[in-house]
Amino acid sequence: MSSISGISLLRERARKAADLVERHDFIRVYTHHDADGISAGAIIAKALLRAGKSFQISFLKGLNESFDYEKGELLLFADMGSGYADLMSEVDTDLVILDHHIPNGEIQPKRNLAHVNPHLVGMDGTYELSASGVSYFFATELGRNRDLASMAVVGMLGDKQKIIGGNAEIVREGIEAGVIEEKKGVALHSGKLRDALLKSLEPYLDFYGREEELKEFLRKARLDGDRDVDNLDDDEIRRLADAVVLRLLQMKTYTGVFEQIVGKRLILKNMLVKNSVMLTDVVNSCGRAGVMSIALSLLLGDVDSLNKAIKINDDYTIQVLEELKRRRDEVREGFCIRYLVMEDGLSASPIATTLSRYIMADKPLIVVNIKNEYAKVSARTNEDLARRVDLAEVMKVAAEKVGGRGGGHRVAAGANISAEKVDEFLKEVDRLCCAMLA
Ligand SMILES: [Mn+2]
Repeated sequence: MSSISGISLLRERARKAADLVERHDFIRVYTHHDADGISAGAIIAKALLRAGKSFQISFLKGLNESFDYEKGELLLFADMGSGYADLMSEVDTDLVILDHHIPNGEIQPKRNLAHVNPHLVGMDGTYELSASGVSYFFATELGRNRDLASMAVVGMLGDKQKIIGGNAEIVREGIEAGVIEEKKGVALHSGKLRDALLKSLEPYLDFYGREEELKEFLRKARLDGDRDVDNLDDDEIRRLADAVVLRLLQMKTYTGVFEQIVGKRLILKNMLVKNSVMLTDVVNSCGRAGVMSIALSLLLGDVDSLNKAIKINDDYTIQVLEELKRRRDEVREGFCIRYLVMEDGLSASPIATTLSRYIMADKPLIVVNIKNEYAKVSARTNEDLARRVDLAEVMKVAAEKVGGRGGGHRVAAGANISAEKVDEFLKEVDRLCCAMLA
């Protein structure tokens, strides 16, 4: 199915969701605590405010956490719900789901249901539409909300998606509405070039703790580290892009990330942080630090939250850089995977994402974080390997085998298992990955 007809089918479902919202005065919203979920929450909040609706937004890590609602009100889930058909079928009130995770089975609704998900209309929810993108289409059905396209960009980037299909349509509408601008550049934060390169996690350039290499990098590329990233001229941008690509090639980074790092950059003209890469990281860090409301306020234009959010991002970035430096040597080799088992680590997912994309791109990477009797697992690979390996399936099957629960996307999935089952789980994951790669 072409993405054009996919988008119009998605709009029809979004229309149904908007119709349901119009029939209620109060909407209870649950969204995910990551960048995509938070920006979905911001889009929904703005759209509901403009529609004159009362609402309450809460953040969940997932649907294994409990949620509540009162009969008669409208319950809305963003960035979650599709993968829990059983749980959604039990909901005894009107229900809207704005999600992009792979649906697992048919929801048998007790009341009215609007289920908006790219996978249900032949679109790809892994690369071409995120939950904030779905929320954007919902918002544009509810009212004149095209200016919210810039918020949807945060979700696309946060979920490492591509500007294709539904996402490309949103960016196009955002440019048309005057809230997004495309510029040439390298995906780095605003500020001094030296700092931006040193602390960058996406792209991860491995300069942290290697300041001499960074000096040499700048010297060879004939770049001044004191220059502001946002003010580089075309010539400087070209030299920077060449040098970054060379560095990544030497690091054996998965080459598929290059197009996301070098080339087009999106400027979000109606956001407090206009650099889309930086805004995404800031929102993501707030989510990781558990202060989702600061990120939500930032997206909604609250100036007071700006400095707080930047500080949280700075602290978080240093923590991740330190953790990467420390954990890198603890990664072990399986047959077809690499794995890292941490006890009380910072968080499995940023470590897994960075290592699997930039340093250890040739095998799926499984990072396990053990806290008390529970183990949280993050599995990551790149799109190339994901053509053969489906980590969502691997996590689901291996987790269920040891009495846990798992799922997600082909390239990025996760599981929750008990700590004592970690060895057995990893063996099964390795076996499944070998079978898929064979
Ligand atoms: Mn998402």
